[in-house]
Amino acid sequence: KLPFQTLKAFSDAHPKPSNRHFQYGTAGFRTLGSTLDSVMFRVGVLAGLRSKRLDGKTIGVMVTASHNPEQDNGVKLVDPRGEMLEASWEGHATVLANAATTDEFLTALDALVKAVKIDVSKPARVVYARDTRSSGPALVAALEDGFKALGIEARDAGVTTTPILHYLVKAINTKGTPESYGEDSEDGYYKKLSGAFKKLVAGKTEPEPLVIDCANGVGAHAAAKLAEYLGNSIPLVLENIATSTPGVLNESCGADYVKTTQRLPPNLVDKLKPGQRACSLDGDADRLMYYYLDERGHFYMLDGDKIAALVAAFIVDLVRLAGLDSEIKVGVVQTAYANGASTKYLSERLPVKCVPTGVKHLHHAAEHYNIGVYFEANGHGTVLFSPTTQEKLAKHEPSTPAQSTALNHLINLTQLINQTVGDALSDMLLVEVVLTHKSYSGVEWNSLYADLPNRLVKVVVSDRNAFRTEDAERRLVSPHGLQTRIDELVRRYGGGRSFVRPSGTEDVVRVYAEASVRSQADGKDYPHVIGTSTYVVFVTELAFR
Ligand code: G16
Repeated sequence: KLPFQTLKAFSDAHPKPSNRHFQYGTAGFRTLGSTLDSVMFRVGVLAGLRSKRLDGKTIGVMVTASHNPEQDNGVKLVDPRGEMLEASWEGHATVLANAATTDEFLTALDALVKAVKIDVSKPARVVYARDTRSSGPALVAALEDGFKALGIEARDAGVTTTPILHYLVKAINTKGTPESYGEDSEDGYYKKLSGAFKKLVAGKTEPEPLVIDCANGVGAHAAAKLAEYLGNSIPLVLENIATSTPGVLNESCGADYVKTTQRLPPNLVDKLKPGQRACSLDGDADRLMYYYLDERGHFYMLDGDKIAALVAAFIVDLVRLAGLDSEIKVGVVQTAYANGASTKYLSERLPVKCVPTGVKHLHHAAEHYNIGVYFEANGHGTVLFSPTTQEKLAKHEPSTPAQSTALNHLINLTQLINQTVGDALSDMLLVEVVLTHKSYSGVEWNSLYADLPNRLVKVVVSDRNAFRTEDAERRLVSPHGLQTRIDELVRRYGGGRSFVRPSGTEDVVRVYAEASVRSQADGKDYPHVIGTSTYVVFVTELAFR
């Protein structure tokens, strides 16, 4: 039986605010940090139940609001293989978070235990971490109360990045098994990545220094430690590392700022030399955005789509050079946000699938390929090597020295890439490997294909749930009639494409539009919006007046 007395005592100390509804969305619970105390406590308890349900395997809990504003915070659960929480449990999380009183919470817990047949006598283990937000310590204390209330064996991973927490979960659960993912410590992570990187660039010319915008977030700590392990294999220049200055996290910097404004973080303007490679992480270091300036100071962005194109082509080449192209098929997964030009470039070369937004969707689709490359345009992504592919790589006997070299590169890539989830630092090293091998600067990389001009706009509406989509979020089913109007608009623009979808992390609707030529008729209210988008926003607003 559940320890109801203890649970009750703890729960009473973490009452749910009466005027709030919480939802476990695309990235867990995410909202104003000051409202999340009860949610944290309850998620702590839920993590323990999930672990008991899975025979005491270690579950991860990450306290972060990633790229969102500093006053926001959030929490997400990580399943034993380092992946996002299984979808059916998202609903359980939402139910528990919204129980109005302690009694209702206990009743909901009891119902969950019965419904999913949890043996409460099983052990429960979790590992947890937080980003650098100032609301973090208090929220972690509430989470720890959840652990105490259920008697969970909990390991504090401190202040670290989301991808490192995912790494730890997998490393802990595979420790001592043939599938061991690495040493179950942060140092183990740095050692694994830097070791593989050094092997992959051995004998190549040392690259020019890479500038990293750390978004004034936890990525600054991790990048600094990683730099120590990398030594002089790649010189890193860290910028935006003020993790203890209030108000600067993700502010005019970071991967999301760069992607949505399509601009350089203002404080890097005088720091980048023409042609110098630079990249931005987001607030929990799971997204990556590359860019450079040309001689005239013009900004070029290399986003998740460009990373996918670069990496997929490189891996396809290596598979062929290793003599494995008939046995190992590479595929790519994108979302509707992928630039049309990237989809065209990639689908001319390999299979490409489109799925709804959210890493969990991309991750699952990528698992269906022997090697699945997945990236969201926002820079969130990774590469998955299926277990059979990893076995093939380990057993394959190359017949020429060239095959042997390519095979070793592929094996080292399986170590360099954090296969549990999108990881900005691991992806950054992956990009650097490819650029080094190909002797590419940003210019050659950027010229793989030319992005179609595009805009992404947020629209605040009275009820975002009224927007329902189909066809991997590319078409609206409701509100009635809106899709037809969008279709009419899109037809007016050469190469036009547009879609509207409700955000899973913010209370807004997102409008995306792209066309072959940037319109001259940029709307006044939306100075960075091309014509199609302006009109879609207009239509969207009209639908809600
Ligand atoms: C999260 C998800 C991403 C998603 C993003 C935006 O990112 O992990 O997969 O692309 O939210 O989602 P939406 O458009 O639904 O708000 P992060 O970096 O904030 O965890």
